[in-house]
Amino acid sequence: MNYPVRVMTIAGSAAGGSAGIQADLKTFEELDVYGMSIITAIVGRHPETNKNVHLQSVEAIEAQFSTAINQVGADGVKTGMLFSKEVIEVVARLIRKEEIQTVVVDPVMIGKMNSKLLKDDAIEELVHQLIPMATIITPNVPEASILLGGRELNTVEDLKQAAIDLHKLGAKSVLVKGGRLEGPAVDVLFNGTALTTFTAPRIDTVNTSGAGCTYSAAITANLTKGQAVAEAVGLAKSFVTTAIEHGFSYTDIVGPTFHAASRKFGEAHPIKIETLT
Ligand code: PXL
Repeated sequence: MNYPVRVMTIAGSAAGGSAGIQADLKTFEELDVYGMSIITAIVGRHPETNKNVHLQSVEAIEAQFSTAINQVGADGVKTGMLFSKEVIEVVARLIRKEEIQTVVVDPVMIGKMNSKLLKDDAIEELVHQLIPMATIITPNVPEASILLGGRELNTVEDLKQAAIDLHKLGAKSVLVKGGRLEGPAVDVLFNGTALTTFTAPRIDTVNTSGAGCTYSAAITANLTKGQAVAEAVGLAKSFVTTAIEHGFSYTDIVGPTFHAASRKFGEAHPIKIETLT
């Protein structure tokens, strides 16, 4: 038997199951990779204040990481919610030491419920310690804006310039996820030479909790399986668009995307991919 490639997520636990570690592991399973998790923080429901973020100790993070590495090993890693300078520092050190091939950094800062998932004083650490190691970083519009010192991003042209400028931080590729702009959902990839846009139709739903985590997790799975960056992003976008289309809610609170949607219903939305050099 050919065993699946091994992918680790280092992120926060989102108890509701839609985002964070839970979204990552569900996505890994759907995409046939072996998932492992290193929990940096436990986030309660509606974490509007930091009160509901239970940060794990550096020792707990190191212990989880060495368990996963020693029992399994890792071909790819994704980082999500890291919250503090201290956590970023330890995570960067652990990844560097293991020389993991594929490193996806999702610079998670603020959740959909406005929960703070990264302290203000940790941004510099993220930029200097983690982003330069990344195969790809996957900021959404607010995150890209913060990483660019508060620049306003309103159009796809703005996103293209943002991807080019963020590439200077040292990641091999940058994907700016434009889902929060109006109109079709356009994401922009820059790999240092070419700009590629990925366009999906806008889906009329509020149930998109965890969409960003799911998208970046799918990119991580695809890259670790050996796909080229543009292919990995295109297939991941198709996966997440289908998950968003079939998103739902059990309550009157913004609900999850449906991670199993591609498997159950097939992928309904071809992604338009255009490369400009
Ligand atoms: O979707 C961003 C996100 C990431 N990680 C954790 C979260 C959230 C959003 O709530 O709770 C742990």
